[in-house]
Amino acid sequence: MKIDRLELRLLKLPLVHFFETSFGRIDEKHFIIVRVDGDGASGYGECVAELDPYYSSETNDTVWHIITDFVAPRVLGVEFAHPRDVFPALKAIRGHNMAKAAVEMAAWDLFARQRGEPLARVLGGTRDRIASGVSIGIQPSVEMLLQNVERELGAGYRRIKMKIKPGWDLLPVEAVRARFGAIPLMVDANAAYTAADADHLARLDAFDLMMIEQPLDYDDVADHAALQRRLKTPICLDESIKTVGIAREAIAAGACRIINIKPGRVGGFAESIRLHDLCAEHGIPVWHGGMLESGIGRSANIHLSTLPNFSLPGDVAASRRYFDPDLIEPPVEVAADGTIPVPTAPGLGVTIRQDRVDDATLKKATLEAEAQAR
Ligand code: OSB
Ligand code: MG
Repeated sequence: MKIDRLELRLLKLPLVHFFETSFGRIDEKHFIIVRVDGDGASGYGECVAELDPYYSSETNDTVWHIITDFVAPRVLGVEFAHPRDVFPALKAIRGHNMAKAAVEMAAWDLFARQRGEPLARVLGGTRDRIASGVSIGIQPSVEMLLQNVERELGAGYRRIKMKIKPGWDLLPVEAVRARFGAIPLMVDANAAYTAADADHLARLDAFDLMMIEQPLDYDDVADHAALQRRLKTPICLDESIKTVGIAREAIAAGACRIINIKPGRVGGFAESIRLHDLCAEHGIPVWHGGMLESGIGRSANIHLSTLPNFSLPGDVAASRRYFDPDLIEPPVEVAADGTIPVPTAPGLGVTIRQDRVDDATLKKATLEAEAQAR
């Protein structure tokens, strides 16, 4: 497989509803789409970096810079036997996993399309439907939270995750339990607490949550290990798991019992598969995280979620919760039983609406193999 051309686009798409986490509220999504061309085919990758360095240190601007100046020269015109060789070829570049992942995942899509196989099969997936859950942002009121939970349960979703932060935690969780009983429920703090909040967080144990996601700081493994010793509720790490190596340390330290996999956070599909396998070896269940992706990234997430150790419902939900219309046709939909079918056509297996991509494009650049010769 050889990539002759790489197209970068920065897109802006309005969200159907604002999304609020412990680090703020967004009304529209700004994100980068990568297209790689080779041998008459194209592959797509959606970057999960955002406008601001709040979820991670990367932003759309750093991604644009790193792909243009450092990733593209290492992949354009290079013969790769397999897309799993792309991430190692970027080893000289420290960090910037979201930038690397966008290109690496586009390369996997290209490879799968060239072979005429769905991405799930090329990744080693074993199921044809995935279990879907939802992530509900911080709401203006408990009543609105309850309405949201009711709607999502009605749509069939297999688990509810609610965002929490100091001042929006025990009370809304208690209200959801009181109204809906023993539903599969979890919380995500997006690193909003500190080790000094351990006693407060331990009060969540009363609510039989499936897990508490990333309660403490984004690069803190040791404090999560101490907190996990204190809590009955399993800790799931998200932000902290920036590499497979950190995951190994976190598991060894007992910092989590569950891990959320987002390919953008760890550098792409190949690293996600390594992380998935590491977790399986240690009896750590995983689930697929979400970053409010458009249909392009969402489809990629569906394919990766078909690997066997994705044994918990993830944050991969229907398009209509995020974008209407989405960039793909048909949009991602959830069946009444809370599952999403895996596309069976080659690669991502979905049709990208170029007209909608064009309408959403704020800027565009094309990088070619010869121009990149060094
Ligand atoms: O922490 O999982 C997170 C969205 C943006 C950044 C971080 C997170 C999220 C979500 C939304 O929880 C998941 C989704 O519905 O895509
Ligand atoms: Mg999270």
